[in-house]
Amino acid sequence: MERVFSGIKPSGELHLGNYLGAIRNFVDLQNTAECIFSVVDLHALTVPQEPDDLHRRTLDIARLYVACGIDPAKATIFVQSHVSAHAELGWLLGCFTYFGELRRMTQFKEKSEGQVNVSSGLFTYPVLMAADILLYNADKVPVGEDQKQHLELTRDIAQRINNRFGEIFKVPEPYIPPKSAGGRIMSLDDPLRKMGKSEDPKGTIALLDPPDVIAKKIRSAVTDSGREVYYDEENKPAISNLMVIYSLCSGESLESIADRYGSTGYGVFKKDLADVVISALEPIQKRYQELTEPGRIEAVLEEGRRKAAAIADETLRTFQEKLGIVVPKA
Ligand code: AQP
Repeated sequence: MERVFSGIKPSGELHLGNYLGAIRNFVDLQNTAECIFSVVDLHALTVPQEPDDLHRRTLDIARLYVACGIDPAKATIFVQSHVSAHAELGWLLGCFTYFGELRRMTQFKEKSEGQVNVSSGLFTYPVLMAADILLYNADKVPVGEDQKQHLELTRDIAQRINNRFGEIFKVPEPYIPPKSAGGRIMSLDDPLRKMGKSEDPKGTIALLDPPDVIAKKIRSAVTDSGREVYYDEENKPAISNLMVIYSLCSGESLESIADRYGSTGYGVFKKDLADVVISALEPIQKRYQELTEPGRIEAVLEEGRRKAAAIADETLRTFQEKLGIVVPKA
């Protein structure tokens, strides 16, 4: 059975981009592969976080994994910092990663631009991400398009180490949906920027936004010139993005949406889109509420930690021995 690893960082509220670009695929994959999904809290610390927010969001992401349909009986769900091998392998891989490689990372350039104090953690975060994946010898990594470059780096690091020390790490394959299938959901107030946790909340639909907030955000979403609804990423980026959201939340094809709303104008389309998104999120929000019962998600995470650590510790030990590190007896 193939093994799948992916993670989401608790740096903000989970949004529709995270769901449509990543979590939805996690749910599908759990039926055909051995899946390991992490709340990658150490990644969130690459930019300043309020401790209370970080704590709450870490547990919330785990709850939302389950609420979105990840079944803890099928998939392993755990918090990254609960398995210390991530930080340890991160350090070791950093010794095999070149400064120039990290300097080329687009996400680093975007997130550090205009900042006075940029942490070295933000710079080396792709190395920790490589450690997350390589520890589990994952075959496949389902992510949104924005993570493509980081996955390529992971593959380069794994190949470099395997060339020197023999086959230690599995070289993972990315699993990235095309843009029209949710690989890159764009912001509602700027269709040229991706929807993101750290973007303006006006452009982002959080998975836990109440229905009236969702309706208001969709009503205020920017549109393109003209009034026809059809899919054209280049000339109609805003409407195309809204159509992708409609299609993925309802299961209806882009063609059928264009047929129905082609000439109704943007107002009718947006009103129906709000209903579709609210209906898609309603069961998730309901299940999330059930999972706020004290101790419930903590038990899932403890079981996940145990299963994840068993795999991760073994991979780390194998690599340490290959490197010549004196590994203490267990
Ligand atoms: N807009 C998006 N469309 C499709 N997929 C997306 N993902 C994120 N945004 C979109 C995918 O969600 C997974 C989790 O992302 P992450 O939290 O690890 O990192 P990120 O991509 O940097 O997340 P955000 O939400 O954009 O947060 P900020 O604004 O803090 O950077 C990944 O698979 C990602 O591809």
